[in-house]
Order: sequence, then structure tokens, then C-alpha cells
Amino acid sequence: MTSLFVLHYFGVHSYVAPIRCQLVLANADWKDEFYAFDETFKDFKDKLPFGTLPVLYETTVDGETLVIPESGCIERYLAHKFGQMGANSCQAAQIEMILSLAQFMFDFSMLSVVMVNNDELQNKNKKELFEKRLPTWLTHMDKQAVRNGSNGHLVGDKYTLADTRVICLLDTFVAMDADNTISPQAYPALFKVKERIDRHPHYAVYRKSEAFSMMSTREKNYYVSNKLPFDFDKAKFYDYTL
Ligand SMILES: N[C@@H](CCC(=O)N[C@@H](CS)C(=O)NCC(=O)O)C(=O)O
Repeated sequence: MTSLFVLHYFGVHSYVAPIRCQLVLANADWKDEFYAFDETFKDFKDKLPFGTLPVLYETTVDGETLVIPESGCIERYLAHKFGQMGANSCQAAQIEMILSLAQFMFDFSMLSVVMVNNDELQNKNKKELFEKRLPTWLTHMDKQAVRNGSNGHLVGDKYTLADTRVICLLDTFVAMDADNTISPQAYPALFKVKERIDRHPHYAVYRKSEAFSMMSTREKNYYVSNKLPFDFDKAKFYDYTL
């Protein structure tokens, strides 16, 4: 018997796509607990450790329950548990570098673009994201994948938190990329990492699930309500046959 993980979040990918990807790749015993993204959330908010979602609840084999808020903390906790934090301290440092940059990219897109409700500022920041920051980040991630031997991983020769974090973020940017500038041709080594994750037997099944497509639709509605194009289906570059 192993732990049971329950991931409390809204019915979208957003902050927790990499966490779900980690759980799936590790073949963990887990499920989602969905919250409604409306005024009823305030009834739950005060009961959450930091007042925000996601929160991970783990019931261990001994019957103890661990409660962990903060997406980055949940990712690292699971990565340590599942052996996704690198083979040694040098690999762990490389993973941390990649995570630190990914966090900046995620925060910039959320706080400076998606959640901005001033059209002029949103357009200015979106232009900066797609014309400057994103090509730079993608180029660095592609170079990292090449430095690692173009073996379908960003660090070492196994799935790590660097792979799951970067590829889930890449999917979000592909979905937002109205001009289709992000492609396997432009960033071949990085897309090899994506292909490896997308073709993983468990993840391939998960991506085809009803829950996954329900979350893609909700996520699209959220972006569209913030006046941004979004199509998660565009992130389907590979045939998920097993
Ligand atoms: N630093 C937190 C941020 C989480 C966060 O902002 N969650 C949002 C939903 S995506 C939330 O709970 N918002 C509700 C609120 O703040 O009342 C993390 O990474 O987990």
C-alpha cells in the first residue's frame, strides 16, 4: 500500500498541471477535489492553510494526513518522494535553476498579462511576452536540452521536475500563441522533452481523459474572459497512441 494524494484545486490546469503530470508519471494513487471558482470559494478559503489553492492532502499508509499548500512546495515535495529531483546535488541545482526561471515566466504571464484588466497594459505586456521574453526562455530551454544530450530530458536521463514543470508551462504558452511561433521546428530539443512526456503511456491516457478535456475547456473560458486567445488542443503535437 502507498499514500493516497488528494489535490484540491479548481477544475482547470493552470497552477497544478505540472503537479498532476508528476502524479501521473509516478503512477501514484491520487485524485482531484474540484472547487467552484465563484463566490462559494470564500466559504472554504478560511479553512485552507494559506487561504489559496492548490493544497495537497496526503494520507500515508500509517493513516497520518499531511496538508501542503503552495504549488512550488507541492511540486518539490512530490519530486523528492518520487525520485524526480535529480540523481545528485549537481543535477538538483540544474533543476532548481530551471524551476526558478520557469516561475518567473509563469508569474510574468499570469500577473502581467492574463490577470491585467487594462487593455493597453495587457497588450503591451503580451507583446513583450511573445516577442521578447518567451523566445529568450524557449531558446535557453532548447539549449539546455541540447547540453543534456538531446535525450528527451532537461537534466540527466530520467523524468525530473524540470521536465514536468517546463513542458506543462510550454503547453500553456502554445495554447496562448495565436501566431503559432512555438513549434518543434523552432525548438527541436525542447520538443523532444515534450514528446517524451506526451508519449508516456500513463500520461498519454490521462491527456485523453474526459477530466483533462473538461479542464482545457474551462481554462479556455477563463483566458477568453480575460480577452486572450487560448486553445489547449494546439498543444497536441504528437499522436498519443501507445
Ligand atoms: N503562491 C500560490 C498562489 C496560488 C493562487 O494564487 N491560487 C489562486 C487560484 S489559481 C487562489 O487560490 N485564489 C483565490 C484567492 O486568492 O482568494 C501557489 O503557488 O500555490
